[in-house]
Amino acid sequence: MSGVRKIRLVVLISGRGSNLQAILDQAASGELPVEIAAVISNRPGVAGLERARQAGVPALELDHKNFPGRPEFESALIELIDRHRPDLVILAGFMRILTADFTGHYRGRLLNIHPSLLPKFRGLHTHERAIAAGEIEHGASIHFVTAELDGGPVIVQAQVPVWPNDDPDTLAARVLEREHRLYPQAIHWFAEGRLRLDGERVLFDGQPLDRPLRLENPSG
Ligand code: NHR
Ligand code: GAR
Repeated sequence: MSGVRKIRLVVLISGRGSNLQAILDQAASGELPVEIAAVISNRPGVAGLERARQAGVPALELDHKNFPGRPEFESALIELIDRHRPDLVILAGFMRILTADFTGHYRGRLLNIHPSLLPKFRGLHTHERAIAAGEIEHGASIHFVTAELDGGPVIVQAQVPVWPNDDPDTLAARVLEREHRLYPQAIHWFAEGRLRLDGERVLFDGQPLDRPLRLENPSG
């Protein structure tokens, strides 16, 4: 990773923070050229905040319940984020819908990880819905965040099989393992300057993607 300048990263979470942990670990080992400037949770006291503290990263709480509405919460959130001068902001299990003002402010430097093979299963409870739909393949996607919920252009996906005896928990665990490699890969590309949002398209090395990239399968 020599030769690539570190980018400043702000991570937004709402809970457990296992994706955050994967990123903290790769940043600490030098694999990922990022400086994690801050971790911010809209839910107080969650496990992800403790993970940040353990790694020596500022762990901040901004409880949305202390604000009268989304616009007020979001202006405070923007102010808090921008104090840390991020090059990139990522949602890692962040569970609040964001308004167009927020997504517009960070356009082209805001990523989300979503636990489905978008455009399938936008929104919540994706594992349950994939099983109910009889899918034989499921996975996770990294996308640029736009105003349209889980509708921004997809950068890269990881696939897993769905087995006949899966329940939402077994399937979620299989997807999560892949998520922990997927987010670092996308962040790495962004840090290297290989990813751009151009209108509604992703440019990878300057070329528009006509379909999402695929994370290599470790077993394949
Ligand atoms: N906001 C915009 N504008 N665009 C996206 O693509 C977004 C976003 C905000 C969050 C993450 C997303 C996911 O990956 C995300 C993508 C929360 C909800 C939700 O319904 C839906 C999708 C996502 C995150 N949240 C409820 C709400 O009223 C609260 C649910 C809860 O607190 O448990 O905000 O799936
Ligand atoms: C992850 O599976 C992520 O894809 C999903 O929540 C989990 C967070 O886990 N995100 C969403 O569902 C967004 N609505 P983590 O806190 O351990 O990283």
